[in-house]
Amino acid sequence: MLTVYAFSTPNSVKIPIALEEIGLAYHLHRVDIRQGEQKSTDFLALNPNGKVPLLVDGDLRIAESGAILMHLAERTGRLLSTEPAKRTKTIEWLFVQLSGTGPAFGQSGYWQKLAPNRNEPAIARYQAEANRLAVLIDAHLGANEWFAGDEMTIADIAHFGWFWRREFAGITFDTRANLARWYTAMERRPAVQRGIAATLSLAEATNE
Ligand SMILES: N[C@@H](CCC(=O)N[C@@H](CS)C(=O)NCC(=O)O)C(=O)O
Repeated sequence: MLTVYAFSTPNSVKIPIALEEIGLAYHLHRVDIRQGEQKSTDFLALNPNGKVPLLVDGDLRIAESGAILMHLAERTGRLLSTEPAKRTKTIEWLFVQLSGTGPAFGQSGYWQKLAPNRNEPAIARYQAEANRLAVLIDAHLGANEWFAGDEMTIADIAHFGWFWRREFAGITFDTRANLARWYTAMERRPAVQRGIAATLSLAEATNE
């Protein structure tokens, strides 16, 4: 049995979605980051980086949502093409999400909504970067059905997490029809709906 340590967050939701798409059974273990549980001694023993998500697969503990997505894809032969060009494009867009969209959206949301003091240069910097990436992605999805071409892959699942939480980052689909089209296609998938429902339940549930 796979165990996913997660909370109701944009990086966490990627993993239940991928597992539901693949059809692997898993147990979700709640780590309430509102209570600081990601920095508890027990959790740090599993992931010294103190962040969710974390996947435990037998003796293997894997942190970082991108590494987890790649592990699941390679373990099952799903959601990542073995055809070299498609595989490379998938990894390229996966890295855009991990190093670009994720940090920019997270910082944009933090400075707009959570920071104790209003810092206009920080807000402007991260909002501009989040918007720039949304424009880039909208154009990309105007020419491609999915991030890596004609198949839904782990690059789509990675991006879904933060577009699912786009309001926090101050991003809209108002003038971004291609992004809206892609998001709706993702959201309509039954496996994506099951992954979202499982993730949202973490905000209410308690561990048994
Ligand atoms: N690069 C990491 C980011 C993980 C991350 O920032 N997780 C957030 C929740 S989405 C978290 O654990 N925040 C609590 C903290 O940083 O203390 C990934 O993609 O998994």
